[in-house]
Amino acid sequence: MERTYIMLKPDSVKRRLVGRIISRIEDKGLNITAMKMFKLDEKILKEHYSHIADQPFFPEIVKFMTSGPVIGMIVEGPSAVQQMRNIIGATRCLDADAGSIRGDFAFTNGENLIHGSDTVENAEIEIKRFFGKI
Ligand code: DAT
Ligand code: MG
Repeated sequence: MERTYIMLKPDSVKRRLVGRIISRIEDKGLNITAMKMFKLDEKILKEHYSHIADQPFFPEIVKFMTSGPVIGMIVEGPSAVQQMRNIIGATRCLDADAGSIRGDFAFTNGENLIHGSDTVENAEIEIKRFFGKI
């Protein structure tokens, strides 16, 4: 069964949207098979976001992503990676369709509530990064 790494960002927790976001994942028919709340540090963010670590907005991302706890999850189901990307919505808040999590709840490009792996290969790398062998 395909699995993906999902992470509810600090704004999801601060805005008390965790329950509603998790409901959307469950409503879709996907299974949450692991979940934990923890805090990120700059070192792991430089790994996780290595593709944007040289962008001018990266320090803001670090500040935001370390501003409070996140909730990491493993989500499983057929085509879990793409199914989750679809319900999350586009990265840019103005491009995220209404009905998607970001389209309905996010109003900036940085604070966009939720991370979902972009490929099956990256999903396995991210699951290992945040959950170890599981
Ligand atoms: P995604 O989270 O949709 O996979 P990404 O991997 O390209 O997007 O970027 C990771 C995060 O970095 C993204 O969720 C929010 C932030 N980000 C990306 N582009 C940004 C931008 N132009 N301005 C501010 N934050 C940005
Ligand atoms: Mg990404």
